[in-house]
Amino acid sequence: MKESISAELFEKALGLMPGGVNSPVRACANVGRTPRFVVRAKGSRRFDEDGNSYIDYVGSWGPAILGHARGEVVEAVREAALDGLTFGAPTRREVEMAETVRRLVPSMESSRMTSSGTEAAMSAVRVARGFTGRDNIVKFDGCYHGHSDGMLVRAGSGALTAAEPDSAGVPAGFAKHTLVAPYNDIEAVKRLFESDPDGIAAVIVEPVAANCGVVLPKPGFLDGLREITSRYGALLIFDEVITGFRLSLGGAQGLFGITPDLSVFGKIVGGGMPAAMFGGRADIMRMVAPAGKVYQAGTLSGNPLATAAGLATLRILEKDAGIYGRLERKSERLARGISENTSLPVTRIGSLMSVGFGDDASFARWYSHLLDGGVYVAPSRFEAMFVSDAHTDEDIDSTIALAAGFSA
Ligand code: KE4
Repeated sequence: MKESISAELFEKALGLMPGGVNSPVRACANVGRTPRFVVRAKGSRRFDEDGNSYIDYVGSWGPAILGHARGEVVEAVREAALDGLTFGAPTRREVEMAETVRRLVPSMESSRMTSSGTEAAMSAVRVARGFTGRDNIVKFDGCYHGHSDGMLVRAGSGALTAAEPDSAGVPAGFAKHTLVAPYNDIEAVKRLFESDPDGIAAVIVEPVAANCGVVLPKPGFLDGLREITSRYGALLIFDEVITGFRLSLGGAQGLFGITPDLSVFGKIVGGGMPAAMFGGRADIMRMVAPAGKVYQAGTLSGNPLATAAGLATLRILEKDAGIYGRLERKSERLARGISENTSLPVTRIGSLMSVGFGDDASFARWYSHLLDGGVYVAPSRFEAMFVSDAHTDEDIDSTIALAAGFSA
């Protein structure tokens, strides 16, 4: 595959942007390949500057559940754009968006839009602190909730001590209010609450972890978090930026039948445009300015083009009852095909999956094998694969055939 134009652009980009990219994982540092610069994407495929085309299982990290450039979504954005790009004033679409999300996810009694998942998660944590008057937050090793300071932490040296910064520029004073437990370890969470019964404002969790490969919640883990947080007067926050509207129309909480106090949505809720959302119990959200004392704001929050894309996407997902069945069937076939033909471990739930690798070097070989064969997966073993409604049976078959040629 030719990549000279991508290489030339990347060379230029390196002199203009940190690592040549606007988000680190795109730099393909972990896999030692030149990032392929995309010119367009349509359906299940993306096309790069050198004329190569790929079956795409990244889907922009989750938003493209309908496939890229789905007609109705593009049309909705085009029409909205003709009426103006941004107003910084209330619009009908934002009311429709809040109504639609509450209909699909009943725990979202009251919501606020933001422009990114990071902002939404950061704001949900602030609301939890404001509502409870407590400072500490519990998160889980391997879960990612965006790059706000308090979330860029790793487990402290002692199991029950406060976290340490996991990025330069994060003061220890910010990290110390975040406690970190191993994912799926409900006993560790119990110990954290026993050692800090009145100090924990909330537990924030990806109901299915999808930033350390895909890791499914063990039976009783999420129920246990629900029970423990209620018992100690802390809030349960589901970060559904990836799982929201992906695992079911009601997200992971709809699939698992667990009601968090607050939730965070992103990706699909914006239909591919910059939009995310946090929300939940009305009594908690009444804390958010201007109704309450927890300040939160955003120039482009609820942007007309982003809400148009998000609404168009959610409407299609709500109207087309068969979509989740199609996603399940195709994804099951893909996961089974890869594991049967490579003996690699595949973890899957719905159209979210990951192929397990213990080290970067073996993953890099897998990545290159697929890339050079015309299949695009995330350039990191910690990221997930996403199947869309646009992936065809032929896409799945050729991906399995290509995977079968991989020797670990
Ligand atoms: P954004 O700020 O990137 O919109 O959302 C942050 C976020 C929050 N919560 C979860 C569970 C997430 O997965 C994310 C962002 N996901 C990553 C990929 N795993 C985005 C890709 C990137 O950082 O470039």
